[in-house]
Amino acid sequence: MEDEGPECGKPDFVLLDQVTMEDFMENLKLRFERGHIYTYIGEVLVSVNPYQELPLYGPEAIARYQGRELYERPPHLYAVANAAYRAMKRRSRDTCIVISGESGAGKTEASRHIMQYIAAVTNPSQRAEVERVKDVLLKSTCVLEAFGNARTNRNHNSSRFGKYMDINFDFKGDPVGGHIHSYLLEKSRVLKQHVGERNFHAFYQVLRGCEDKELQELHLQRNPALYNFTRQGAGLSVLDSDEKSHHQAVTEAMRVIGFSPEEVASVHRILAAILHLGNIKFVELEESSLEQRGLAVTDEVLVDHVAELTATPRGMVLRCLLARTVASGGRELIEKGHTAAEASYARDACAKAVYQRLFEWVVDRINRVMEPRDRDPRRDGKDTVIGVLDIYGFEVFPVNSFEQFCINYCNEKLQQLFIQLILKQEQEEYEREGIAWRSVEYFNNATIVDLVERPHRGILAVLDEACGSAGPITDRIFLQTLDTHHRNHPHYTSRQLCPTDKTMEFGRDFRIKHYAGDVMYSVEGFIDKNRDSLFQDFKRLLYNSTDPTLRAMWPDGQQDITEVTKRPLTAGTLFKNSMVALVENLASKEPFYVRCIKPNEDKVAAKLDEGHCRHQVAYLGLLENVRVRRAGFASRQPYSRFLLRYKMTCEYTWPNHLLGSDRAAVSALLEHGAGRPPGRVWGVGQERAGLMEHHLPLAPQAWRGTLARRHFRRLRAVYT
Ligand code: AD9
Ligand code: MG
Repeated sequence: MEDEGPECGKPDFVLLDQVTMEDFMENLKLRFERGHIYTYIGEVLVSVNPYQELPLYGPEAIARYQGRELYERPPHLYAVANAAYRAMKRRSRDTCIVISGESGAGKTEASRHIMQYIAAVTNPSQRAEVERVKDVLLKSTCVLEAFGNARTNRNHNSSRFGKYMDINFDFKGDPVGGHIHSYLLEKSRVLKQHVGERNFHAFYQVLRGCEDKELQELHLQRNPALYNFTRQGAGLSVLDSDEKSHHQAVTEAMRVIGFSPEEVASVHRILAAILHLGNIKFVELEESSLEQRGLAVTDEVLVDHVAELTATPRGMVLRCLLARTVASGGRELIEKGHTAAEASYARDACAKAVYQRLFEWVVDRINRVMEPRDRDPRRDGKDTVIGVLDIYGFEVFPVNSFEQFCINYCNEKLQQLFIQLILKQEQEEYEREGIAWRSVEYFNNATIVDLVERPHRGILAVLDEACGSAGPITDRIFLQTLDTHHRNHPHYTSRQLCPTDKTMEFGRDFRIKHYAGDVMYSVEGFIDKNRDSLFQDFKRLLYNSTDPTLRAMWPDGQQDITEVTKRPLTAGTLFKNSMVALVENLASKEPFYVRCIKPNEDKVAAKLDEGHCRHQVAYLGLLENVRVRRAGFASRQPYSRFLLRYKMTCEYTWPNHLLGSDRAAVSALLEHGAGRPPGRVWGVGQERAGLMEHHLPLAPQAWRGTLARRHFRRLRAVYT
């Protein structure tokens, strides 16, 4: 990798002559065209998806970034990973890398490179346990993507779950464990995919990748078009050979992680059972009597397959499909037959739930293997952590449902965190520190977050209320309640509130003006998806499976129906709670940001659609980010640490000062220190000293001599 010359544009947007959208875009475009997809805004990394393999990664590139300061080398993910790693190691600070951007912008790829970097630079002494943890960390991505990613129209390998991964480090700075939190898998995809999209990769990988013998045992045929759950969408154009090699890679990864062959076989059987379940159809019989139910399954062989693959009694499977147990009155249990529609609904709910539990089990299984074994005694048994967040990006489809609503709400929360940490806190710090400051305007999306999560009136609360109501409640009534509550909200509208807007349908759609754009949601299915209920009969059935792997996924199946009276938390509330916890967790760490930009909608290389990028730059708040960054001090430190680092450059502070307070000493140092740059570069606040205003060291030749001298020389070069 070459160092960059001036023809490659500015490597940091704070160096732009003027902070306008035009200048920003010009620089972004110029760099993109020259293959420089990364650019800084201070410590924030802006990344544009190149949609092609660039020679930017690998061991040589990693070596160039290892142990360097952020600005010593051209902007890169490795530099950010390195900065997070060094902050963690030097100062024992928990850090996190938050990767954001819309669907297809390159978040998952970025997280992969970050993990690779961390794996490559750690464990020089080749400790076996650390090697094992690193292997699991790297391989887990492959397995999770097989089960949690799918082809969508926005991204061929779209994450359909959110992932936050903590990596635990010991005092030597080597990874000794990790933990993955997964967030709301889009499980409705198991049943239904939009035109051009696919189900989760795992299904196709089993169909295309398993050996003939295993496939026979699963009672499957190779062709995905034979199964309801994999035939829709028609997004089948992935090469068979790719599917096969992915299958091999996933199976190998599972082996390395520590899944036993029996567990892998169980996983395949569960996937096959879901596919068979999807093909089951029901007919209502004309004549029904006590012996003869009013409903039957059209193809009973499928029931045999499901029973065999889930290791459950055939009669029980059939019973669960055709009827449910209800507690009537006191504790008396009666069996209530389904109508065909109810049976189809129950079948689908079961298929979704089985897949979700499978996914969660996989995550859990990986977590068990990664649990740190040797805790750092210096931190009361608590390791230092780097967290990497790779979550589903903001997305808009022709029809958007509950899942998009949650995904986009999640992105609002993350944007809010960015605003809090990068824009708001920064400005507030200047005020607090008594440093002169001209405020930078930015759009604060708190009002949209509030629209969604506000107690009692927010969309999620209204939805919960609808789900909890005893009488028959429809999606339409839910929408009407929303209209009543939010009729004057600037970010909410519906056809009823805006009758002239023909794009929305009366009684079906509402629209939210998100920070990243307008999204119209269809309320159809909101209540059902939020309730997310599954008949206890299925849970019991699967808990009673003789397959230990499957059984372990259904601990709640042992409950008796009469015990299951308490209403569980809804999907929306669970998601909201997990988002609040996530944001709290991230806010407690030292954050590093990667802001990903999708260059075009066609997913092609070397094409930067200006309008599309402009929109992203605007909603990500990047210009505001540059303005705040430019106006402020690029780095700030408590006096004591500042002194520790620079006191050798001033006779009044070296080796120790007698000036009463550290603050006075810092003032003296700034006044009389060697290589003292002109006044305005420095600032002494109430609690901290700001140093190095926005003009940061970018030329590698400026980096010579001792650390302190390097800093001073660079500053002098800029200011004189
Ligand atoms: V989603 O919100 O999960 O739908 P992501 O994760 O932001 O989305 P992803 O990382 O999956 O997007 O990137 C989409 C595709 O862009 C990848 O499958 C690659 O084909 C391509 N991509 C992304 N980043 C790079 C890169 N640094 N180099 C080459 C890339 N190709
Ligand atoms: Mg992704």
